[in-house]
Amino acid sequence: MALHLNESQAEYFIALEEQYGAHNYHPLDVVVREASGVWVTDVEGKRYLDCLSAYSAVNQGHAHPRLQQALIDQAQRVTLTSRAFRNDQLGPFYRELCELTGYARALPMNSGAEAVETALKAARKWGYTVKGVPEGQAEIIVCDNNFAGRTISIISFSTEPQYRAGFGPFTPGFKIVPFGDAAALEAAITPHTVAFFFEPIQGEGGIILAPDGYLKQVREICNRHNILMIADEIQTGLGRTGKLFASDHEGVRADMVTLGKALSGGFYPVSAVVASDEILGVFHPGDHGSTFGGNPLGCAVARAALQVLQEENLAQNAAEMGAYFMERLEEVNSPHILEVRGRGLLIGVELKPSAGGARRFCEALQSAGILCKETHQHIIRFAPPLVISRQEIDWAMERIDPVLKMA
Ligand code: IF1
Repeated sequence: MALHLNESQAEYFIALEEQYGAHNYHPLDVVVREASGVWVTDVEGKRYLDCLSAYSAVNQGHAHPRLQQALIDQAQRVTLTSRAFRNDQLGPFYRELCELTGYARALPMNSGAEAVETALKAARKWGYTVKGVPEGQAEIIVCDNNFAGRTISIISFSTEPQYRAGFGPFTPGFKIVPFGDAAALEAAITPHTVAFFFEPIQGEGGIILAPDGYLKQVREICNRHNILMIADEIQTGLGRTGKLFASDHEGVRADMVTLGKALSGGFYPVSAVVASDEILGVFHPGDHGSTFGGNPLGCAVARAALQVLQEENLAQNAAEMGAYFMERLEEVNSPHILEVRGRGLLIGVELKPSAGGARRFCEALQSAGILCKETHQHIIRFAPPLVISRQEIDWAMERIDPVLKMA
């Protein structure tokens, strides 16, 4: 380990991570010390504009003072009771989340993957107890190129070989259809199908938008076959695409929605499933739970995160600033760019294979003061916090433009 270095040098922290940590990530070598709004500062004092937002977990901006205060205030009262007892934050969080989203009930968890697992369990049990599918025969249809987390059941329906390699045997009961193909969805339905689980825009899949009208077709197919339409809005929800939910762009309401990430504004792991009484009513005491799920600290932070989202009109800002950001990116005259796509502030720039891969552009952007992350080798994701201003986008574009044109 680089013992001769000190805590003002990035290499010191990188060496510690390399020596003591599992190597399950390949991060950029930027060592962050503090952050605020869209800005991040590393241990050497260099400032960057964050265009990843911790994968849409800090929609409200880094270190938001309202969220900080909610965390501090609640931490001085009580942080965890377990669900063996009640607390004075969970009920208000339930009401505020249900009123905002328009669903009757919520079930709180911690990570996004736990919310996804909760939704899958609810769908299966709804299938057996409400729809009448024979016990143990439930089928759930998912899309290729999905990303919904890292648990064994979730990677059981992943189509990304690396997410599955070495982790079998896999959980049965899932069918995979092409994203965006309503006919393929209908063809895959059997009397044992209980749900269709999808992302309205595939984030990790490469900022893949469905064809116009797809969600409406899915809604109609799910109605006709009495199967649950479950939208994973963990990355696309809570204002990221310019509306509360990405599904709102087509005016389609899923039967059940998974939420996470920005539900706590990046301050504390808080996730949830929202759905009707009939669906979440399948859970009886003792069926399902988690030590930290619905804890008062997480609920207090999530309540503030939802208030900030609404009071600062972050979805509207994402719509306006996203349109401006995409317009500026589309003006970049670079031989490397294949396509600029996205919705709101979930934007992907797909590069031609001849560009040599997105990683080198992300490293060049880092040197220029912009933090991005590549996805699927050729795509650069631009997803800044939803508080970004036009001036900050202009500052970013002064640096992004030359990088996208580099040899
Ligand atoms: C990693 C990806 C993004 C998600 C959707 C559920 C989850 C995620 C749509 C699970 C989580 C995170 C996981 C993180 C990186 C990041 C990611 F690159 F992995 F795929 F955002 F695109 N549904 N996505 O995007 O939520 O359990 O992580 O709280 O695993 O590297 P989680």
